[in-house]
Amino acid sequence: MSVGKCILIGAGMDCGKRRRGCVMGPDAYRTAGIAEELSSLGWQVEDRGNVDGPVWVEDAPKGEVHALTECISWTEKLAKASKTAMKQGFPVFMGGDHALSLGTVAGVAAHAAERGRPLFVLWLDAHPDINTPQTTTSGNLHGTPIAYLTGQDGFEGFPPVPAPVPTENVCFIGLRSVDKPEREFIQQSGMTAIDMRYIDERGIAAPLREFLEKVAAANGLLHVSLDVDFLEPSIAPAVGTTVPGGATFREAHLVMEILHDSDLVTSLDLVELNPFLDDRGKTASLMVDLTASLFGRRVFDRPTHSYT
Ligand code: B3U
Ligand code: MN
Ligand code: MN
Repeated sequence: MSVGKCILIGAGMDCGKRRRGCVMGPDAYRTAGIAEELSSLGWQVEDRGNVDGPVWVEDAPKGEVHALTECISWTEKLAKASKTAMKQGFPVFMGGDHALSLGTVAGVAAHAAERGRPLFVLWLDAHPDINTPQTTTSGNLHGTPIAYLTGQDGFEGFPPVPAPVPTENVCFIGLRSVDKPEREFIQQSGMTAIDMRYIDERGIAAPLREFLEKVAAANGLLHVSLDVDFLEPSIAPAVGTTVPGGATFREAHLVMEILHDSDLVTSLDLVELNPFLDDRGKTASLMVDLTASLFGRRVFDRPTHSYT
């Protein structure tokens, strides 16, 4: 990825689930020095401040969808902010919980469609987040963005996705907590779903490179959505839904370094950081370091792998 303009957008959405704290995410990234890190790599950084959406809502009763109206409002606002930012540079959406991707990726998809380019999505997460408001048993909409973005039914009240992402263009890496309806959907849709066992057996670089070949062959744009729970909880404790057995420090950096070298990534979400649960800022700092690897921080230059 060659240096250019990076646009930081705070999206402290905290209503995609019940446990509070992700509202503090954008300021934790700023405190951990995200702007300074990216500037030091040669990027021109503009911090656009925070998108202001509904902040807090009382818990919905167990089993019911939580904060539907508020999530719809965030989706509308973020889709607009995202589409605008895509025209102007490389947006980094500093979350906020994963429900923010309902809006950010919808905006990116609209932009890609206008440019006549296919959009691909890399979902780095313990969960595939492909429930719908009907299949969710938690009622938490942070478990639904991939269903919305790929055009599944059940999102009444949400803005229609202007350019749904084809299921074949989605790649999950890091899966280890998948609900039954999610598994069934993934299996019949032919999505690329790399679970932790696959990574244990084959490593993380090979499946990532296979996906990047597909993006390059289609001349696609690539959106990356990085959920803190992609990472092993011992190195990244600041997340409400820790799942043991996640990506190691080196696996996560390698993913970001390979993504950098591919030159294919055009937007990024940083999601689910809950600074209230952090251990002296270590998760926020790790997320910033991973972002720096994506933006070109490295030990040595290497001959670049060709993806065409
Ligand atoms: N699949 C479950 C759990 C979950 C999804 N995303 C997170 N947790 N972080 C759900 O609520 O849909
Ligand atoms: Mn997620
Ligand atoms: Mn997750």
